[in-house]
Amino acid sequence: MIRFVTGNEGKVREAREYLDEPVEQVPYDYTEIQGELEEIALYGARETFAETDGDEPVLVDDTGLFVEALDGFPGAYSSFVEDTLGIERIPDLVADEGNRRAAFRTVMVYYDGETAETFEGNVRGRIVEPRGEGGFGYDPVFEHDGETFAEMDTAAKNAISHRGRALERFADWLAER
Ligand code: ITT
Repeated sequence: MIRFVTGNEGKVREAREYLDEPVEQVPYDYTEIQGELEEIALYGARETFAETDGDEPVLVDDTGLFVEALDGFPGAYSSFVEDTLGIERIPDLVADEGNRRAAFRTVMVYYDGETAETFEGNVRGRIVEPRGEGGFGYDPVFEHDGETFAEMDTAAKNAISHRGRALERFADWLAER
């Protein structure tokens, strides 16, 4: 059983689609410190392990959208920007720049109370006007190979996405243990 610490159902859906092991969602709202994705995820994993019942390991996923023309913004602030500006404003921000390149990056931390393992995944794409009904978050405005992530089903997104890559590395590590 993987205890996946997140309030985001979309992340859980993707982890369940990818992993053979059952995934339990732990909706613990850990403190999101300011910093890089690694630091945020590590702090969150440690805090959740200490503050929640059970001594099973926890998995935390911190993700950001990094827009090249905006010098990597919103990055680690992606959640705040989705809630305040909204994703529809992102294409407006890049329209004048003539550079639509962007990347998603996920850092997953698996923590068992003693050691922490980190798994990372990246994907490059471009910012476009929103298309598609699937996915979550910024998926409608992120295009990869001609399709937005919101136009892909979960398995297709996992096959190429930042989270899919991180899940692949995590699954390989679990299998080797
Ligand atoms: P937890 O912290 O509870 O896991 P969250 O949604 O706040 O949930 P993040 O801070 O990692 O998680 O996410 C940052 C933002 O990026 C947030 O607005 C998400 O909706 C969005 N996001 C994360 N993964 C995404 C993905 O695969 N596709 C599109 N948007 C994503």
